[in-house]
Amino acid sequence: MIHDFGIPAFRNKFDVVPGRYISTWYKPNKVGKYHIFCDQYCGQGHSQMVGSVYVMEQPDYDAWLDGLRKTDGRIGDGTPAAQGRQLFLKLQCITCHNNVYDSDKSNANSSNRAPNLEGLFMSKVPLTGGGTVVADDNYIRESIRDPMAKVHDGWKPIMPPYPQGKVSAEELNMLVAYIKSLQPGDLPRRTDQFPAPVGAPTTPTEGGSNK
Ligand code: HEC
Ligand SMILES: [Cu+2]
Repeated sequence: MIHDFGIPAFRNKFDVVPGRYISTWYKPNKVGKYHIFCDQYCGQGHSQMVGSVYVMEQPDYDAWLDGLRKTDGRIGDGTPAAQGRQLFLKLQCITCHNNVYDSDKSNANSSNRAPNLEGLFMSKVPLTGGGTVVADDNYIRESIRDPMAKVHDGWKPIMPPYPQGKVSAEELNMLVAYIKSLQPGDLPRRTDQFPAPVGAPTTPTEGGSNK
């Protein structure tokens, strides 16, 4: 099945092939809202494969971006990367991929289980058995779906695979967006709590108290 990413006003389209991740860029010269269409008749859902691209003046864009930021400077819940962060904690990726190892010396043996993923995107990764690979979208995806396919040299192949049943295609997109966003110091500590679901009570309930 082939789709096609097209923005008629920008006079351009790209084939969208499952399993291939590429980027495109534009230098727009006119503020406005433009249609995105699937430009390849692809089946039943074809007419729903639409979207919009907004071209804004820099100050408007900055204001929009600021609106997404929370008080701690992080981009808020709506973005794929922010949702990926929640998943990363929920799926316990953090038990192996963590930033700061327990300062508690009794736990020293459990440290350094997995590579730190900060700054991974587009870096060169040496592989067990020789050779290197550029950590692009395809590599990050494959590393999650099928960690044995390419093993980062020097690490034990202990990562479990995350097939469809555990991580849906959409969740995989979020995890990849999160990993791509990671800069040095961004990974939460292993002991960080994963965020409570939206709408959950902010104070603990009284269960368990005998008073
Ligand atoms: C049991 C420990 C463990 C868990 C849990 C785990 N990983 Fe890993 N992961 C590893 C190890 C070890 C490697 C390096 C060896 C390899 O390439 O398989 C790795 C490699 C990776 C890589 C490639 C990084 C590189 O430097 O090449 C990515 C991306 C990744 N993991 C993402 C995840 C995500 C996302 C999750 C949760 C859904 C997760 N991992 C859960 C241990 C783990
Ligand atoms: Cu389509």
